[in-house]
Amino acid sequence: MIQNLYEDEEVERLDRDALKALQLLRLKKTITTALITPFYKERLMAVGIQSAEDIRTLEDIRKIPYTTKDDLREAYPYGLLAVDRDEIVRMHASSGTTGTPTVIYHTQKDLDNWTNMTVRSLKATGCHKGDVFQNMMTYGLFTGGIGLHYGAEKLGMLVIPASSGNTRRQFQLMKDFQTSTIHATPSYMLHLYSRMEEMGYSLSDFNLKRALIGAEPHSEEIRQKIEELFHIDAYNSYGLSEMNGPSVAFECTEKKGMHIWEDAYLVETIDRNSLEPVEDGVEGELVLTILIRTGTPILRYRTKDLTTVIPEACSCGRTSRRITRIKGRTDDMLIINGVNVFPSQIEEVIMKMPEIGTNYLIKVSKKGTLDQLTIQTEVGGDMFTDNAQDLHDLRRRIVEELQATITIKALVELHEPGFLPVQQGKAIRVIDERNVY
Ligand code: ADP
Ligand code: K
Ligand code: ZN
Repeated sequence: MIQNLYEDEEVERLDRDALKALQLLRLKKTITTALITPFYKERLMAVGIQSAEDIRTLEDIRKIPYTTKDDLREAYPYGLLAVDRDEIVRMHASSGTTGTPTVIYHTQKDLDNWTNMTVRSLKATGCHKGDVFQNMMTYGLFTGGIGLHYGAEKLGMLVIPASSGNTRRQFQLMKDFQTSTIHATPSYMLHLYSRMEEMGYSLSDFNLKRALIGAEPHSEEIRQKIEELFHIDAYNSYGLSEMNGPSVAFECTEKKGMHIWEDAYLVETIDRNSLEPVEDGVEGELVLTILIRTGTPILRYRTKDLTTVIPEACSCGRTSRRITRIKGRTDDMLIINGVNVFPSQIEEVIMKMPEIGTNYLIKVSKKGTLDQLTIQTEVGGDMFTDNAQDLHDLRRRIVEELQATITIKALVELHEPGFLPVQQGKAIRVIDERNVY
């Protein structure tokens, strides 16, 4: 039997002109939907777009202002909702630059469309019915875990919704159910390997074929290292919750860049300074418009991710263009073990503690293969105490408060006033020692 490599061969191999015609059709629909939301109604009217009729070509999208994470926060909670509330069957949220998260709503049809994209993505990496899929991404408000779950089921894989962490149990599941496919962050893959022997396992206990790695930046070397350590294929997976989540762009078995599914996403890259569009082949910030969602339409979203659109066609036959692995961010967002964190969120927590002075330092480093977040603070002058119990309580409160806001367990250091260098001019508050890009 010849294995059908494509989920939807007709769409995946559409010639460029037909693909663009499909995009224009879906863009017009998306504009109609966007005009229902209070947020876009105002935005679009302001630039003279009153109906989908005002968009005649794909280039007309350039009349529309970019949408940013801050816009989504301002529209919280319902400013970007385009359907009746009882049409919404799921929501996801991700971190905003400060306390207010950004929230995305999905109708059942939206979820079905997303599932189809994930089936397509999984198939592109060679996944098929009969594979055992152990999903080690976090299930919850984040899209990392649940994002591939339904597609994997629809494809007919046996899905193990293991979620993240609990390395010992991960090994047990991998062995007992002969997992063939892992979905995890690249750093967690390396972490797994580093614990394998001491936990009493060896590669021969497992049946691993491939890993789908994403949610955080990593180099080609890291991919190859994962492949060599586990004797598997590792595929890069890119997504963001504002654009649904995983399966915005996925590598195919050629492993030469990630196909960005252009029937679902309108792709632009822009110069990070002038914000003008750049040509394919030139690095820029990725700007995306989602064409397959009605619950929360988002037009020209600035992902703040730096990448390059690869102009050449892929030898696999799929006509959707590819992007290179993410090269960096144009903002100060940190990605710590796959979780997005803004320094401003950390600052907000620290500044709420009256015992803590105004000077602080955020350090991100590697602890083994995983990321470690360390916050150095100074206990404020008058409040300075060397009572060990008080300090212990204070540290615990900060750790707990941080965990509640950014979901990460940080190491918090309390120091005497004057411990940290006095910041002059533009303060440097973040030291990232990881070198991940
Ligand atoms: P996810 O759960 O898919 O990571 P989030 O919305 O939490 O979704 O985070 C999205 C951000 O994570 C992206 O904007 C990007 O900065 C980063 N990211 C996701 N996948 C990758 C990847 N494969 N390579 C590099 N960065 C990635
Ligand atoms: K992420
Ligand atoms: Zn390809």
